[in-house]
Amino acid sequence: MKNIKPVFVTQPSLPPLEEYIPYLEKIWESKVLTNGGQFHKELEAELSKYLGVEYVSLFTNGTIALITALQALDITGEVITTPYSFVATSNALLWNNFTPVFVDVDSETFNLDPAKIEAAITSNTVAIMPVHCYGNPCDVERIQKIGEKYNLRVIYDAAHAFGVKYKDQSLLKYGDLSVLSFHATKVFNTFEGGAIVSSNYETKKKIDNLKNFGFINEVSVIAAGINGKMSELNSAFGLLQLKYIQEELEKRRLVDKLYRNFLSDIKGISIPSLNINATANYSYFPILVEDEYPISRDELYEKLKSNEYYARRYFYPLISNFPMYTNLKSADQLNLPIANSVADKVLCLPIYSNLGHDHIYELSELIRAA
Ligand code: T4K
Repeated sequence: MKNIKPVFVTQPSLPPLEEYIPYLEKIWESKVLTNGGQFHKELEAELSKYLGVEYVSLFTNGTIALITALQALDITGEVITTPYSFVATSNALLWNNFTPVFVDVDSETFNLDPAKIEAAITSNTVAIMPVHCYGNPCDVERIQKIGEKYNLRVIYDAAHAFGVKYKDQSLLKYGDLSVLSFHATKVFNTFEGGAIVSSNYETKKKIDNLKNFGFINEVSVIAAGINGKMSELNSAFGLLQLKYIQEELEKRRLVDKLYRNFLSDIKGISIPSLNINATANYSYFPILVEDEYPISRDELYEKLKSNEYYARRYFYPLISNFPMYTNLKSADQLNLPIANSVADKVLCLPIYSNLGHDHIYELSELIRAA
């Protein structure tokens, strides 16, 4: 492990370059670069197997996958969602002309609070779009019950939740659809990429048509589809990445464990616990800088930065506080006290498989010595 600085919040894992070359040679030979080629087919099959889900539709990135997943529902109206996420979550709703309705999060999981979801349902509500924030499972059982009770569709933004199992099953099995991101900053990356996980063949077909301009065959277009196809370069890279995913997760687990050991007794720093019913993927390492800590969250952020540790304030500002969302009634800070409070305290520390243990120690000592 190399102790090189600066240290960013994440660093993509890359397989040995020479192992990618044979894939490139095949692409050069076949001249099939995109449009559902052999590597695309193989990656969809391998991912369904690895993740333990029925169907995977690959996409060019997670945002286009989210937009397409919402489009596949053929509904309009209000969608209940979380303000505590990356802005792509709500932007995908606006791209489909849905009205986002922000609901507050739970103080332990930072995910949508089911009781508050139920209170926010109106006759215009058509769906719920929760996020498994940091890969931590939402309260999927209660959300499922709410969805059934009010006849709402449930689409999970599972951008952070690659490979997470809940009660021994893939977390991605919950809801009507789950959407993954394979961006460079994610646990499993294909440079850029994403996927929609669905549970029946008809839905997968519909999604696959939508990501291919809406074509159902060579001569017929049935929807205003988009170009969301993953290329053969990215698909081949994904196949190679999958070979290393267990190693990746194991190294991340160790980083998480070391942080917990070093930071757990620091007054004013709290570390959210992992869900005991789930297997984590250690995609992020959030801490909360509480009032008892000697300096503010932003002062700590700057202090780490001046020591070349680039922690990030994911997710500050809240989506609901971005100027383009503040006009929504549900964006009112009084409606979202917990999300606002967590966004003001959170700091995501660097976590990635090759993060040097000396760095973890030094960074922890900087936090201790505030
Ligand atoms: N839903 C949720 C809940 C999401 O979190 C995201 C994406 C999406 C949907 C949408 O999925 P995609 O359309 O992106 O597939 C990053 C990512 O760009 C974004 O994918 C991610 N969430 C978000 C949480 O974080 P930034 O602006 O913070 O990234 P950036 O470029 O500052 O990268 C962070 C650090 O990572 C850099 O300081 C250095 C390192 N890095 C980054 C890149 C891109 C590298 O070492 N190599 C790289 O290639 O948004």
